[in-house]
Amino acid sequence: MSHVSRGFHGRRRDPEGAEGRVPPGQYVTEDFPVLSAGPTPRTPLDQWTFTVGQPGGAAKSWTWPEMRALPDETVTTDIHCVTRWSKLDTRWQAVSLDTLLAQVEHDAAYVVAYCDGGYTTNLPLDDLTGGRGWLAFGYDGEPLDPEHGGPARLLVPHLYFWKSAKWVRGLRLLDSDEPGFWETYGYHMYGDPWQEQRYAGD
Ligand SMILES: Nc1nc2c(c(=O)[nH]1)N[C@H]1C(S)=C(S)[C@@H](COP(=O)(O)O)O[C@H]1N2
Ligand SMILES: [Mo]
Repeated sequence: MSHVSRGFHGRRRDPEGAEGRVPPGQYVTEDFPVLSAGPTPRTPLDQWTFTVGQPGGAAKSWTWPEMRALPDETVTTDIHCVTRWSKLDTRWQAVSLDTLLAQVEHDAAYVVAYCDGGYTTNLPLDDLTGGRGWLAFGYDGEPLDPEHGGPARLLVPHLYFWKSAKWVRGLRLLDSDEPGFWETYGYHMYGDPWQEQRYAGD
């Protein structure tokens, strides 16, 4: 048989160095799959802004040049998609959300990230701070491909990758947790890959 589905192997062999880095139920891929719930939006950079604000409260917005003038960093991290692929040592150019959130006065506990195209996803604010969340513009030394969320996407690699909103345009700061797009369809509100929090009730 020339074609053997990977699904028939009881146990996949993960690459060297992967030990302890692949959450339960995941396999390592070398590809970078594209998972989008709709068409790829293409917002011109001169119309792009990123906004953080509390409904009814003050908001802070950055234009593209303002955003790119902020200090950025190279982040090398593993990512884990709920469809069971994990990709090790992905390399991003990104601004820490600590940098952005430090410029907004608030007492919120949760955020809903919103995007061009209408996608949303919810996260606790604490998961975006302390060096655990970024706004990413670059991948592997190149500007982030539109298919992968360019010009800018969230990068929150310690949660399943659906939380890393592509084409992100802002964060809505909230007092209480509200489901985003996939969460409304039964995905887990938090999404810790190490706890296999794939669906509500996991
Ligand atoms: N705006 C937006 N962001 C999104 C998605 C989407 O459909 N729209 N899909 C999510 C899902 S389910 C995953 S696994 C990752 C996929 O990112 P990738 O296409 O760069 O691999 O993006 C997440 N962010
Ligand atoms: Mo996903």
